Amino acid sequence: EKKEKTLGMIKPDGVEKLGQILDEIYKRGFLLTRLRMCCLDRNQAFRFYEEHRDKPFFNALIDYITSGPIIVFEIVNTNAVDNWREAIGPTDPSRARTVAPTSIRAQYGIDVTRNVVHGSDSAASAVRELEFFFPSSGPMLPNTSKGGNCTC
Ligand code: DAT
Ligand code: MG
Repeated sequence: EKKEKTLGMIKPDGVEKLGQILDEIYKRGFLLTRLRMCCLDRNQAFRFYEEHRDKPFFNALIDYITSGPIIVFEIVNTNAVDNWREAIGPTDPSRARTVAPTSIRAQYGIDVTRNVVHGSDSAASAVRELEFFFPSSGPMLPNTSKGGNCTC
């Protein structure tokens, strides 16, 4: 089957469980081909999550995702988008604990806001989200727009 790329993220409270979450990634056989730690400012977070701008949880989402450093990575795998979404589990960790108890959100998620990990939801989202953090043009300089939306 054809290799595909997706964007994965360990969210702020997941960074406190970094070793355990990386173990979950590697024991499922995912190959990480790029990785960086960064901080999103509010403008960057708005752009990353702009599809959710009108949702009632948007402010809580922006507060959370800007509350500390995150880790973003590119996964290359067969069916990477769907396989990574399956590995992370449903959005709400309490639901994940019922329907997907071995998923990463079921094991490490705290609540529907603090759900520890992100995965692109489609191949098109993956292209946009990878470009957001790992721009295909320009040097990988931190603290500049060419560094791919990382402020730390
Ligand atoms: P996912 O991250 O599973 O793709 P999403 O794209 O629907 O979920 O929402 C993006 C994030 O917004 C999600 O990871 C956590 C937050 N969120 C979603 N639904 C929420 C809700 N009902 N209450 C609070 N936060 C929510
Ligand atoms: Mg989503």
